[in-house]
Amino acid sequence: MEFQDILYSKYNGRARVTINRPQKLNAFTNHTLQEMISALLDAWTDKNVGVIILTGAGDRAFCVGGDQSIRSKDGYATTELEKSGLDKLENLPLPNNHAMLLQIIRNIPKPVVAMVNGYAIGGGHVIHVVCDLTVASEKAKFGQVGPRVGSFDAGYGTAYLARVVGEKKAREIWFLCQQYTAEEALKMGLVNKVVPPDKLEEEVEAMCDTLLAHSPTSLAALKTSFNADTESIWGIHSMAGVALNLYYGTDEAMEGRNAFMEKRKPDFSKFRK
Ligand code: S0N
Repeated sequence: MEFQDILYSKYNGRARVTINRPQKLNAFTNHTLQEMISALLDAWTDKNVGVIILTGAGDRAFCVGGDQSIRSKDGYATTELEKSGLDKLENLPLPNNHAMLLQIIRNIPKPVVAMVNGYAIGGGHVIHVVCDLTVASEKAKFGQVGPRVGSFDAGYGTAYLARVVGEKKAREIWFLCQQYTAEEALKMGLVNKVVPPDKLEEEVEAMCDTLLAHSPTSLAALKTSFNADTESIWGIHSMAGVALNLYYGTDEAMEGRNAFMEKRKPDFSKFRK
């Protein structure tokens, strides 16, 4: 399989998907999301794969969400990348491709481990939230920025996040748009383990060894049973996707996006109701 925005490899029972846009802090486009989906579907159907690792290239970011440089009132543009047969799906609005990715991470009956090396922000943060396990480098940073950049990712980003860290903390994460250190993330139950940056690979590999030594059917049944309890959140997520696509077309949402790109504070005051 040939990819442009991700690196994909399989070794010793693992499949590894690396978002490879370090120049954009691994922000994603529709094309990136579709490549991630293709790789995960390959891992799902490969009997030799028992565990999946998701990570970001470079040492600055895991993923910082949608690529703001291609966002307009029409939503996120389809990139100029050479089409690779995925073009029809790439024409979906970005939140739909992002939602599809989250659904696959949740439904693939194998553990998915997020290896967070730097920023996990916005839609990139939500990706790690839905992974089964997260191992973070000591210098990783976590947070949501939607209300600052004119966006939101409700459903898995909100209701499921609240299951993970509790209602108050989840509301704080979204409403205040602060960044949290890896240690803070560990304390609130947002990640499973924090290690020095040079031990991150080693720790994730050891975790994969443990997972691969366990019964795959038992793991699959456990994963799907955890999911069953939060399945209704998909309904909220898909409804919020419709609202988000409408919101992107507003002046209010564009003020957030434009302020970020112009490196200034947004002024949302005239949109208060
Ligand atoms: C990541 C942050 C915190 C890094 O801050 P820092 O270290 O101060 O660096 P910067 O100078 O700000 O950034 C370095 C360069 O990287 C570019 N850049 C950063 N983020 C993006 C991005 N998302 N898209 C494109 N470029 C990005 C900067 O512009 C800068 O470039 P240069 O060097 O050329 O000036 C900080 O950058 C930050 O807060 N970024 C904003 C991230 C963001 O807005 N993400 C989207 C957030 N969306 C949501 O929270 C909700 C919506 C959602 O989750 C969703 C749902 C479905 C589908 C998509 C999304 C989605 O994510 O939009």
